[in-house]
Amino acid sequence: NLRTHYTTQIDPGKIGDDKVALAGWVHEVRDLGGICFVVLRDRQGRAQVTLVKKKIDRELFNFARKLIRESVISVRGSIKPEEKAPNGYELIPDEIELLNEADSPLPLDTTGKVDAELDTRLDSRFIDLRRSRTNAIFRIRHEVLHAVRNYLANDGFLETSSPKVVATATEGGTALFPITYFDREAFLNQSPQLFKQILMSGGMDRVFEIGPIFRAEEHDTRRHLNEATSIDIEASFVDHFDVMEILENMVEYVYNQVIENVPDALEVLGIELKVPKTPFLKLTYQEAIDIVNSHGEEELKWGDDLSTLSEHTIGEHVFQETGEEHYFIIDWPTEIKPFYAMPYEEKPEFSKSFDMMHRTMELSSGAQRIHVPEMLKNRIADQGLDPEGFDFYLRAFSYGMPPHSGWGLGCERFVMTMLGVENIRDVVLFPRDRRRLSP
Ligand code: ATP
Ligand code: AMO
Repeated sequence: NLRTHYTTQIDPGKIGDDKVALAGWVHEVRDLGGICFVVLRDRQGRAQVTLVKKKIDRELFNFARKLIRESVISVRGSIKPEEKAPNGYELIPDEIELLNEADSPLPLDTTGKVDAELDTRLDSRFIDLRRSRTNAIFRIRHEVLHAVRNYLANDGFLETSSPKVVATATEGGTALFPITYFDREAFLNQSPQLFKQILMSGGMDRVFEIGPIFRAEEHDTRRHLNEATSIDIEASFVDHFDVMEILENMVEYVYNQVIENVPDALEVLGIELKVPKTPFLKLTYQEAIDIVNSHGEEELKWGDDLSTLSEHTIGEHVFQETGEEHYFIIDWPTEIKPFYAMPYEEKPEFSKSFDMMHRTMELSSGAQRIHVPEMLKNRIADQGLDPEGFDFYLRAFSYGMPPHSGWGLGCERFVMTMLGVENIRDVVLFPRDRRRLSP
């Protein structure tokens, strides 16, 4: 056995003299002459391997002193309680096995003492992941996705997957990545939108998907990726208010799960997470543009989309008024929402749509959908799209499509706002942006 425990799984009070084996990377070697400390690091934390010259085999002592940082080792020995050491114990080795030696110098410092540019870190992501901050972010991201799956599955949603190679656009505005699919033109999908709606006609009733979306965004910003992870739901026989409630309750649950299950990762990042209070404030689009106009930095007219600046103005306003970072903007003009958003019957220039916002940016969009085929066909044509290209989608509406609603939540934006991370690339293992295609 190269490993019997993670470094954090050892209870010094319980283990006593039992032999254990830890495996990981040489984080640091401190050679003080008479005593040598080797700090071993694994995914979960660190352990101190202590070698006292007078008490230990001379050859083992000299071997440990010469270990090169970031080499991979397995250490077998016994546990001794030690308050000054990480996790309250030290490992007195019988045997240290060098599994693979690292070159030096390292492309990046792993101790967190020297900061590196994001680009340098992304170029050497394998080594950046060994830093405690980066490690903490991805353990939290795991917890977020795990909690999302739990929440939705417990609320009756079935997990589904939709194709990423498709023939049509769904989200209008943002551009597509064309690809060659044998001898035909195809695209990387921008959203599971059309497929999750078709599943409603199939009677799947409540579905969710966590998967990649591709957008040929021109802008190189701190909150746009060209490949992102979308958390999507669609549900039948419910309206936009029902799915907003699912969204806010899920957000609250996920925050609680992160606090409960990865407190050590939050501590590494120095974050005291505050759980958002539900229900979230609901501003209408009209109220939102009134706030912007009353602040005077920008003049918005009805029908304008919200700029980044106006999102900030509204987010700050809401935060000052309520102390909360999350809120909804509802009842958007039909003409600035995608064709599938359902207009209100009595005032069709408004749609049953919403965005879920964070103080700093949009996290999610959703709506009740149009389920009436004629109306949908007209809306597609109104937006300058060719209904024929949507035949595969429209057919699902002609043979018994229930009323339905749903939303898409950007996983990376959700995690970055939770952790107060400045750049979205920090929460993606291998981000894709305009300049970055590898690793
Ligand atoms: P020697 O005099 O035998 O050559 P030294 O002076 O090199 O030994 P120590 O005085 O034993 O080493 O310890 C050096 C440093 O390590 C001290 O600052 C001490 O607090 C710290 N230290 C000693 N033992 C431990 C331990 N088990 N865990 C963590 N730190 C320790
Ligand atoms: P929308 O286009 O608003 O809606 O996307 C939903 C959410 O996905 C995230 N997102 C992105 N994150 C990072 N980089 C990008 N380039 C990017 N593009 C989108 C955002 C955004 O709020 N079909 C609808 C959803 C629905 O109505 O169900 C849709 O795709 O967090």
